[in-house]
Amino acid sequence: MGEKMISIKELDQQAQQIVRQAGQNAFEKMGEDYQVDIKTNYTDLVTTIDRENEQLINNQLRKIDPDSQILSEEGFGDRQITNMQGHVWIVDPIDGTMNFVKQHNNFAVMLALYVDGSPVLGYILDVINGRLYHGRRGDGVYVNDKKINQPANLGLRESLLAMNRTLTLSGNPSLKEIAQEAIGLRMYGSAGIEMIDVITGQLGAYISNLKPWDLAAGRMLAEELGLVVKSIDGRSINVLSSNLVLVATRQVSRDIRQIIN
Ligand code: 2AM
Ligand code: CA
Ligand code: CA
Ligand code: CA
Repeated sequence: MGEKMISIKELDQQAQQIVRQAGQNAFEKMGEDYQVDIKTNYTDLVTTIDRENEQLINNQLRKIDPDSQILSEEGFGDRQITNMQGHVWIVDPIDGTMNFVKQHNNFAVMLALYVDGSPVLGYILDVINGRLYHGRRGDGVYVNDKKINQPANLGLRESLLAMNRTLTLSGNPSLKEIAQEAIGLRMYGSAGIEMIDVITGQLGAYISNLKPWDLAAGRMLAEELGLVVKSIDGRSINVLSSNLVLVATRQVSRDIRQIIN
């Protein structure tokens, strides 16, 4: 007879604590000396605080959910994740590392739990504002203790749009037309912060090339609020691969589809 498995609700409580702890660590270390390394090129950084946070999060997850797999950005997770069976935790220890280093603002800690491939728990902590956006499937989305309402279903011409730098500079004619059609264009440098703003209705859409850890938590929260999370051409996304992702209101998603087709 095995031990009783910890419930999703209990995992939710513990995961909130873990995310807050990682946020506190980043907040405390932000003004201190830490090492900054280049990953793929000089615009793509990682710091010792990213690594510390990831180890802190992963170690705690292994304690509370020992049979799960962990997919995380900086290499302290499970090496090979080829299937989404069972519990898979997806970890972004600091999202917006460049902002963490340069701005001391606009960065997040992100965590999600997928069960058999479906998003079940999601967390985005806006560290500087002390706001934890969290949700459990079927239970809605909260900022700290306050429930978030479904954002208004505005169209592209009534909405601010956020897009990442690579796409904005790509010269792609469809993306240019989409950006021109929106009421304004924004670029924050943190997928987590940008997805928070779609979830709260401050942005009508976010378009970006996203890795699993950039997307997992925001997708859970956005879908729980009835928003569209799709590949830009309307196909469903595979959370294990890189995707050109659109997070948007249903109306903005329709407006964008019209421009693309
Ligand atoms: P990160 O800070 O966790 O790497 C803007 O750079 C946004 O895109 C951030 O959310 C960042 O997440 C993400 N991103 C994804 N791939 C990136 C890359 N190769 N270089 C920089 N940022 C990347
Ligand atoms: Ca990174
Ligand atoms: Ca990220
Ligand atoms: Ca990161």
